[in-house]
Amino acid sequence: MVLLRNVLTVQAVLGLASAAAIPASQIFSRDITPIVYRIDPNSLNLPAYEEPSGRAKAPGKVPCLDCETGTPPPDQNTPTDPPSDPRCLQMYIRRAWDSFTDTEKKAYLDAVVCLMNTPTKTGLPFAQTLHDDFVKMHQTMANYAHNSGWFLPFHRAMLHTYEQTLRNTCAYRGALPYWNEWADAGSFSTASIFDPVYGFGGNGSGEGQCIQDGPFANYTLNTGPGYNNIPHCIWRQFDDYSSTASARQYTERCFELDNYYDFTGCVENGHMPGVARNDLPIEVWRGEVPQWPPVPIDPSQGGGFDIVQALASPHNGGHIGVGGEMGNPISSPGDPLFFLHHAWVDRIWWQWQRKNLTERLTDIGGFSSAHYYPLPDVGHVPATLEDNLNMVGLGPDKKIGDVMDSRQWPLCVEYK
Ligand SMILES: [Cu+2]
Repeated sequence: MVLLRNVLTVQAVLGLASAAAIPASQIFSRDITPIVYRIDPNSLNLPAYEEPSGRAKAPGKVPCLDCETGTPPPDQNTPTDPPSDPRCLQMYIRRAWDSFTDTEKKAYLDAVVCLMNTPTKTGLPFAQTLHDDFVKMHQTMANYAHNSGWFLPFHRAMLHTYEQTLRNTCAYRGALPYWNEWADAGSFSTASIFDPVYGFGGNGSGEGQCIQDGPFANYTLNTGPGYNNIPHCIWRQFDDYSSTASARQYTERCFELDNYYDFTGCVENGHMPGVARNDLPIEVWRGEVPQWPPVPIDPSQGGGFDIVQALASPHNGGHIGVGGEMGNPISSPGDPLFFLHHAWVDRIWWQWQRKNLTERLTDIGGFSSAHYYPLPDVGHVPATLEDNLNMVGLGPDKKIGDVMDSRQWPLCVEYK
């Protein structure tokens, strides 16, 4: 194993390793030191954000947004209401992927491909592309942004930064789409979002479970899986049974909860107040298992970890139902579907906030670092609206208080 790892490391440094050569399923991180826990994310010596000067030009080859006229299509997202914050010059109306026209789908996918082929902006170790940068952001912040009060605000800020990067760097003119997972719960494997032409490509197969078609096939990630930074493919391992965790009933029960602490626990991990809490095994969160689930789930055989029984939630359904890179809690943004999944989760938070804006625009709870159940919550600091969400130089940092109201600057987002 040590020898193998050295070989992999040398290959990774020299850029010799190909996605096919190192299937993610063979990569083990047990002897690679994971990120240090409970350090101050503001002291991580991350690059500072530089404001782009005007509308940035897309470096390199700009994807053809409208091949017939050569000009990008106009914004599809005409706001129906005036922005609630006058600093929002434009509102970004996030709509379901299934409501996109083929042209809109193509424009979005092209922008993601552009971002994947744009050199790293952060210069963080091992990152080679702007897409790698977003995986690094998630890797760096994973231990603050999950099982914590930061979960929803951090991902909301991350989505905004990604949306702005697609627009500023890759000439994308629309808003981030979301994946309406209620419609596909229990049948991810036949969902149209995995279309090979107007979608994200399908399931993985073969050694390494690499995706075989769609715009991201044959792409090499340089960051992940987990806390590793080893070139590998985007891989998926559909699990229709686990995808039933995305079913409407598991979201609806979260809507019934009336404070943020309870709500976020329900959305992230299916925790319900007064019920003994489960959590993913700590090894998963430490990045010590290369894939999740570690073995194929077959509840009829009593094997594996039954996510639906233990941790059914809108957040887990998307991650575990798609599996592979998406199933890895640390490096899941390596699959671009991550951003549509988290836009869905973010929409659920906003729907819940809208039920009682007076209280819920300031309701935060939980801690500012991960709290694994049933481990004791020793040494955790409560999350506050003043906490800084570090965007690792990809966009301006945000305070939690800055992202509580989606409609207001700097987010300027509405969901349809
Ligand atoms: Cu996350």
